[in-house]
Amino acid sequence: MDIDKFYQDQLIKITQEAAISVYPHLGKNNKIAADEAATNSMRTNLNKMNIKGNIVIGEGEMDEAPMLYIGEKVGTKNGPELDIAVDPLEGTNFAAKNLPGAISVIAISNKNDLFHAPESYMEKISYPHGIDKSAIDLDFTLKKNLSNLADSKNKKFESLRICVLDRPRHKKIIDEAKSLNINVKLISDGDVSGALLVTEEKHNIDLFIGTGGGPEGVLAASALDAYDCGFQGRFIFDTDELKKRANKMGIKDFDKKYKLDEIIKGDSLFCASGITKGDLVNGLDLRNNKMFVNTLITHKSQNMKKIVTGEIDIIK
Ligand code: VTB
Repeated sequence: MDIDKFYQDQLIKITQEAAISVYPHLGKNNKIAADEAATNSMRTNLNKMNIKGNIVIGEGEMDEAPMLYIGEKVGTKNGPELDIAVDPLEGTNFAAKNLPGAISVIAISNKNDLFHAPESYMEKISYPHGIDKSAIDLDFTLKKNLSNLADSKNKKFESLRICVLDRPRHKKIIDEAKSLNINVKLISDGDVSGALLVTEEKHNIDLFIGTGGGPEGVLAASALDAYDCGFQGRFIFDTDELKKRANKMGIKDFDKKYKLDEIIKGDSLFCASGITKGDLVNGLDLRNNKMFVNTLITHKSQNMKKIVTGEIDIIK
């Protein structure tokens, strides 16, 4: 069953307002306060929706997050059962330092269509539309993935560009890219945006690869699905506690590589509003008591992928 178009406007409003709530915190060096503002705003607005919402990706586990924790029920309970994934403030460091790349993100699906997993790391790889899904794999070498990509896209191997989170754990990937003479875009945080740089030619990224947050992986997968791009993810359940939690959620094979259609099973809607200017969307822009907010919205069944600009009156 497709998700009603009606929810598009509601979701845009939710991420717009969460983004605006972060505005007073920009550059104040307090990422906790910034995150709290966004989470509060998102939760308040989700609770106004006529849905039976279940947070499947949230701010953490129930015992560690006071709001929008995994398993929290949101909405008025009058309406359809939906799964909800949120990252009210993706890029808390960016917001705290007023640096580019902070966004507010949400994705929804019908019940049981978004992957349920405990908060853990995930190895992930995303790549553009039109590439044979068996050509790219987390277990291939970077060289093999890139030569398959070059063949599929009819591009020169040396002209390919990859995006990687700048972390010591990615030394091997970065070194291999260097030895292959491949250009790397290193990002300091924000791998929802990073993974989505493969969606459009204008970003000039052919492959996103590396280990980041699992929740961010599931969120990005929703938009990647609407763009018909490729994605593979493997959760890292490397402690007994994580294994126990994963098991409780029905995960039996801890090393499984998930395909996009196993992470996002049916229709989904994704929204990301810009807080500070980034690669995907512009940042908040306050002019004459009006806040202009840029939002990327995708809706798989509607084949929708567009950026809208909201104009919201700010009462002084
Ligand atoms: C990523 C990124 C986030 O954390 O998931 C990353 O999307 C995970 O890696 O924006 P580290 O724990 O090494 O930071 C962020 O950078 C911050 O939540």
